[in-house]
Amino acid sequence: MRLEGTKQQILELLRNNRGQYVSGEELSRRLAVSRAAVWKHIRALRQEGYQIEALTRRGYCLKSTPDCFYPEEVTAGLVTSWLGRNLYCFDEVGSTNQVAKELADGGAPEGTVVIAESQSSGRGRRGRSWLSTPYKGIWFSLILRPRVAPARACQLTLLAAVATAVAVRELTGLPPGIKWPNDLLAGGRKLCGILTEIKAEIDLIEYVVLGIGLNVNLEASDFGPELKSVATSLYLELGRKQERLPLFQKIMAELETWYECWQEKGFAPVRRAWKEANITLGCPVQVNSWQEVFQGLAVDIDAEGALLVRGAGGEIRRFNSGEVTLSPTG
Ligand code: BT5
Repeated sequence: MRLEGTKQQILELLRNNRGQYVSGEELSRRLAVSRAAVWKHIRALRQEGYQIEALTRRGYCLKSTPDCFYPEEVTAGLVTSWLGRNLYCFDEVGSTNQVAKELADGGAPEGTVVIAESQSSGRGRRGRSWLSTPYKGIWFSLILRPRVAPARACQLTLLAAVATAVAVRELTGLPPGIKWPNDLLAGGRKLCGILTEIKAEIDLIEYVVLGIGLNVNLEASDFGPELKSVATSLYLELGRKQERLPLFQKIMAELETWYECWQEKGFAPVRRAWKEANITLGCPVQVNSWQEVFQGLAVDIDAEGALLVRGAGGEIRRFNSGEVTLSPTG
């Protein structure tokens, strides 16, 4: 959804004079349109959620902006240098990962971001579905083109988990726990999921699409019977609604910082941060991987990001991917 032309310019003028009144006459003179046209655009902006006060003889004043993923709103508070500078905002898509993959296939540059207010067929791993309630979460995907071997792509899932956990903690005070490889939990329930998809040659990644879904303002009734006991949101954990825009902007900033750090210094700093925020290591776990179901104690992640699990006989098994179930009692 884009605010085009004159409407966009009116918004920019009001934003640049935040807290002050700009007269209808000035707006109409600067944009070379009639006073009636100015008023028409003001009405349209109000319908989109902008609170604009209109006072006779003083003009228009922007009082507040909507907590929606309009490109102008996202960009206005974005501090990244390349991530999200090529930005696609939608009201509804099937899946942001799907849209991002199509864009990547068409040559979209590294750092391209696709965000939607809702997804009609949001996806988890292995064909599972992802609930994406309209206007209540942050559902987005980004395109990366790291020049590394495909085996290293799984590190990006851990990196995304670290970046999102740091952003959530710093902005809300709630420290999510990371469950290897792709979940952020709060109070033992899933707050955020990450879906990493890659297109690669045998020895080189063409692109990675990182999809992140964070439950922000979902209420218990949004989850439905199967998810109620396993899923949560920031609202349910903190008892107050959160603004999504600043949170998204912060996640983007953290993702850019951690990705640059990973490229410069490798996986070691991400691994350290991951270990600090994780709730997997030290727990009895069951890992369902492609080949087997294995039970043991999660002891570490190695220098590549793989999970190391010690079995009952003391043997250490290494998992590059898989599903982990934490079982506190073993
Ligand atoms: C994931 O899969 O956790 C990856 C989720 C990635 C979602 C993002 S949203 C933006 C982007 N576009 C997409 O289409 N996807 C990505 P997995 O580990 O397979 O977990 C899926 C399971 O989580 C489901 O089978 C449900 O049990 C549960 N689930 C579904 N929706 C949920 C939600 N909103 N919150 C918590 N749990 C959920």
